[in-house]
Amino acid sequence: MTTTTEHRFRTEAPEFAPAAMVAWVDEVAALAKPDQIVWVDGSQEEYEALTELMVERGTLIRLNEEKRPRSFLARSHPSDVARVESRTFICSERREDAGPTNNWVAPAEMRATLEGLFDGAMRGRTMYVLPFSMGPIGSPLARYGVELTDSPYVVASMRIMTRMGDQVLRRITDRTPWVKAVHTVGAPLEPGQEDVPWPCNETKYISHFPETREIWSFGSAYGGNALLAKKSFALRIASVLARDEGWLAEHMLIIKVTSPEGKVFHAAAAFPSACGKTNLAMLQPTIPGWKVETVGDDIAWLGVGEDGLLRAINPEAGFFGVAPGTGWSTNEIAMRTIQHDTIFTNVALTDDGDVWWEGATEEKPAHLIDWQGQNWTPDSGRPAAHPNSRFTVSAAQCPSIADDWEDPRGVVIDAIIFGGRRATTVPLVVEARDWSHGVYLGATVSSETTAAAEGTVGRLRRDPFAMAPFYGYNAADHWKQWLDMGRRLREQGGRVPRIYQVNWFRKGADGRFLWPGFGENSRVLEWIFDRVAGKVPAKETPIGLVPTEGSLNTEGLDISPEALEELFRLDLEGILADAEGAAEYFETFEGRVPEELREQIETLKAQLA
Ligand code: SAT
Ligand code: MN
Repeated sequence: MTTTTEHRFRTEAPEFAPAAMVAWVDEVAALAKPDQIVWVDGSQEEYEALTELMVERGTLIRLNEEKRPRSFLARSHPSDVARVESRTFICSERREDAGPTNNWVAPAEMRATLEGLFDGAMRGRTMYVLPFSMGPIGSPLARYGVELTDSPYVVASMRIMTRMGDQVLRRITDRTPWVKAVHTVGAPLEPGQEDVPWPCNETKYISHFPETREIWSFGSAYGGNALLAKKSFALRIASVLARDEGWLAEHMLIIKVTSPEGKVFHAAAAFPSACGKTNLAMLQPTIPGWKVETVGDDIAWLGVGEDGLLRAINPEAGFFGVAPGTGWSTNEIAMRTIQHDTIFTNVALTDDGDVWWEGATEEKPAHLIDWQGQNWTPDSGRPAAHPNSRFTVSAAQCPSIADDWEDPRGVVIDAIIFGGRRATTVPLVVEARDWSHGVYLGATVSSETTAAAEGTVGRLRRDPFAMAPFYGYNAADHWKQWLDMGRRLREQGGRVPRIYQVNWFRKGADGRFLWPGFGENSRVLEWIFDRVAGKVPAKETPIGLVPTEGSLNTEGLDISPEALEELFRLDLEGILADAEGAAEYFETFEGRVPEELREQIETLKAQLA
């Protein structure tokens, strides 16, 4: 196969590919029956040839080279626009090992279903072999995987999102563990049948086999359903590896924060999908002297370093960020990051060949082609970009990327932050009394749903550690793992990170947000790291420690004293209802929730009485 750039795709396994991997590739090929196999080398030429191929097929639209160099727009099938949690399965041997937050199917049954579906599923297509590393290559915290996929869009996206190709394959020997990830769009082509720009299948299965560390994904080409390195590997399978090996795989961003005195801190923060993680990861402080830099925007792998401290790496190499709401006034860093070498999916196309989405600019363009390829004007009465439209871009080209973001030892974590989207009850910021209380705060996060997953938007949903859709096992075991981690860190005698809960989304009686958010969230970070540094006092309340009067920096901030009071008001009824909700929620785990966490509810109730 040749293309206009004359790149030759490698259709034979390179001699350094381990025999077990070659055998597995042949086995999957015998089942899925692709026309050919390409062993991806990860080179720039290969990426260019792939994107060119997709432009020829209509999968990608090349954007205006002057306005958006080397960038593309993809429009998905309107039925394939987000993660499908109802079609995501954890196939552990025992149902109780998947737990109540997961859809469970017995592995033998799922294997039989998948074998039927995968039989001939890649006919008429190319199967790409994609070795990748999650984490800086060679880091003790990094882990390897291989994705087999018949989607060139997935290959191009994975080249941005992970470290991949020969640099990884050369490190995998027959003794190196790696995770098997098989993906098909599920749209075989008959001889002579013309392809569509976004092949996919109405039937979808995103299946995980935690015991054998395998992922099988059928029918979708979108985001987390198809880029299997991300949620499927780096969270679902990795959470199982982490449980077995004594570390943590978390749905957390990582930031480096420097105080006016030049003291450096790092925080890891968990928020449900589409709750502003990318914005916090790229925050530009509004308060003088503080600096925030980006280590990761979505996933953190945490472990105890040789120094006995909690350390974290970002296993990814790119951002798969939500476009709508990202604008020059809300996230200038993201806007600068995506000026070039970016793949956009389901945003609108401008008349001059650039991209636009709701919130990109204050003023709406007079005419666009919307995410479904239709003419659009401001009075069309529908969004021009899909609410879950995305940009895929390399982290290395982010202007706020921290100098230590690829440190193979990971960065030392000083604070852990849990957040959700709550219109009521949860204050702007609370510090946990101790590690166990912090784990309770993480385990009981609930949040109003967003467009990142299919389903109703704005419903209150339990989302412990923002991991509800991403657990590869029983969530209650994860909380135990966190309690154990706390004990281990204390035994090491070093600094143990403090734990916080934040809520940027509390609303007043008039339904408006009380807190301005975005860059102003730096004020909350200031309070958090002043606490870590032992510089400010806090006030004890039944739900934890909150800023004492005047200790949250509001200088130069346009906020009324009433709004500020409302942000921290203890809504005793709401708090009690939340505690009762938490108790009910814990019940669904059938005795698996650690006693230490159940006690937290009793303590809280006693204090409220
Ligand atoms: O589609 S993804 O799962 O990668 C994005 C998200 O939901 O955070
Ligand atoms: Mn996410």
